Amino acid sequence: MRITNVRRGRIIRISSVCAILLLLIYALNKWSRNNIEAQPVISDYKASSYKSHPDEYPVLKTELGNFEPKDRIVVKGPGQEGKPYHMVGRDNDIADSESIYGMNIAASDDIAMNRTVPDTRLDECKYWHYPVNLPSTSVIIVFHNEGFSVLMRTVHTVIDRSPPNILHEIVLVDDYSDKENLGENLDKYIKRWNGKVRLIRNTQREGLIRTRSRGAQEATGDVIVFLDAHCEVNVNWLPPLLAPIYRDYRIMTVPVIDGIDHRTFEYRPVYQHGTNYRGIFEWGMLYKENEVPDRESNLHKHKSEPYKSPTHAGGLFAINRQYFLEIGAYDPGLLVWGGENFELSFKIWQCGGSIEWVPCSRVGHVYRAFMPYSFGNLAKNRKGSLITINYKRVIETWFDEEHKEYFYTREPTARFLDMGDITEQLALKDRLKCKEFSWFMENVAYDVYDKFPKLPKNTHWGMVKNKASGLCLDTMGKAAPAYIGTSSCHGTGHSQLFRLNEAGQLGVGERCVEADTESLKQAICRLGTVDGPWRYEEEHNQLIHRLHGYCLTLQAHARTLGLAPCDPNNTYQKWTITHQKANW
Ligand code: UD2
Ligand code: MN
Repeated sequence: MRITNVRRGRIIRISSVCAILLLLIYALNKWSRNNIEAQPVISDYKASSYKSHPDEYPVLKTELGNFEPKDRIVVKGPGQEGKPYHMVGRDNDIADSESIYGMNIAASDDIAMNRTVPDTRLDECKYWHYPVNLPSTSVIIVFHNEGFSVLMRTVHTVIDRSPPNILHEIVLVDDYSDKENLGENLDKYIKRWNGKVRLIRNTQREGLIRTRSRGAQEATGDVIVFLDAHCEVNVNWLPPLLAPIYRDYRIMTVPVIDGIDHRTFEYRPVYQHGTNYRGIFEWGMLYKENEVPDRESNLHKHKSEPYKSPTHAGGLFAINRQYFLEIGAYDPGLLVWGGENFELSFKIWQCGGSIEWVPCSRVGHVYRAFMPYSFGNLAKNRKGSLITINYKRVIETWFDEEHKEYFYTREPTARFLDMGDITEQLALKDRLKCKEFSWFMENVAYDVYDKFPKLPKNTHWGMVKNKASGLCLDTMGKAAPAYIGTSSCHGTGHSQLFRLNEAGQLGVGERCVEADTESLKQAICRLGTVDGPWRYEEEHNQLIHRLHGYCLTLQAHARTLGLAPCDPNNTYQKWTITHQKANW
């Protein structure tokens, strides 16, 4: 075909415009990649992974589900069928393992990688038929100094119990571990899977939150599933998680978590059989669960169907990869551990998506005895608790003024913590045209108020100091129910941080202070109440228990606390409640 000069000129002009545009796109792309720390992660859109199939619902039939495995191989040996493995005469090994890993790795080392675990699902789950063209999936496992056998059992169970054509890859992201056997040894071990399991390593410690965002960027499946590095997935766990996302790419799904004992590796359900729970929170941003309220369960014919949940625990979930990146992945300003589950939950709900918990997908998780790792350099230069700083970023981004106050009432020191810059997060919220927090509370998290009502303001908060002794009330680091004692006043941390609210509740952390003539205790607050029996008498500095009409007294000799008849001259009954900003 002949091209005239005029057309050729036009073609040249068009192609140079195209070239400039391409260069611009490339530069912008590179710029945004280089600025990953400061910028939300927004990568190119990929049309295919955005396609929803609104009419393709799973179907419950009388014949066995289309993804149910036909046969089940039982591996003999310790821990088989998820039974507890009691190691005899190896107390030292157990103690060593637990102090290093927070779990009994010595036991895990003896248990087969492919042991079977009890099928904890409702029987009905076996009869659901799922769409056949479910999206390709990358399972992302981030880890920092995990036990080798526990990490590898997570991988083995995913490989063994996922449909091979749907499981696109497993991406292991090493968050700068320094344990010998997680080095070359690991590279070698995963070769058996011929590239299906990939390992990438951070060149410095990033914390689990940023490491997960990195995993999402590196993954190449349409859907990403995050798992902690100490899990065992249960039978047919994946298709039920993918089906809602296939129907609507803005649904994030969460499996029901079973417990794996950190000492015996016994696999057992956490919840009562057949009862569905969902994720909520209290005003100090501790994660809580609540039985699914009627308003939600009434929408479903079967207990085995997915249902809506305001939040999730954090560790295990599935989401469309491009969607996750489009909504900014995790706020890159969140550090190491904590609060990211709320950030993602609020963001998804407020910006047009939703979260569903899936009863037919079960995954076991080892709840450790304690957190075995430090936050390393990442916590340096941060005064105050890093986790509370994360919470503050999240609530300052997603809450409205009314609800922010409840957080600061419950966690008064948070007001003084430096949360860094959230301009980018607020801009993202604007750009995605996200809804108000009050919409979320009224339409999604409506059951929070039943358990954790709106909080009355504090009239006093801080150290509770006794005039006669100069000592302060102190929880002594114990968890409720426990006696409250006294110690020298320091006001740092949470053990001496008490709050008295307008309705008479005296609180410490999420607990309530109760008293009788013999003792002062921290107890679990009655759910649904925010009031209490206490009154502060300004004139005589007394803390009066209104029910008994008695005053809080430090019994001078025994050094115990309790209630006694009020006497305005007794300095062992005089208390001041004060706080000093310099302490945080
Ligand atoms: C829960 C979540 C966890 C995470 C956390 C809050 C579940 C079952 N677990 O605590 O996934 O959301 O709450 O942030 O919901 N890790 C790193 N780098 C670090 C620290 C941890 O890669 O600096 C890894 C770690 O090896 C593990 C994962 O992150 O695979 C989660 O850490 P965890 O198991 O200590 O958290 P967990 O279960 O106590
Ligand atoms: Mn975990």
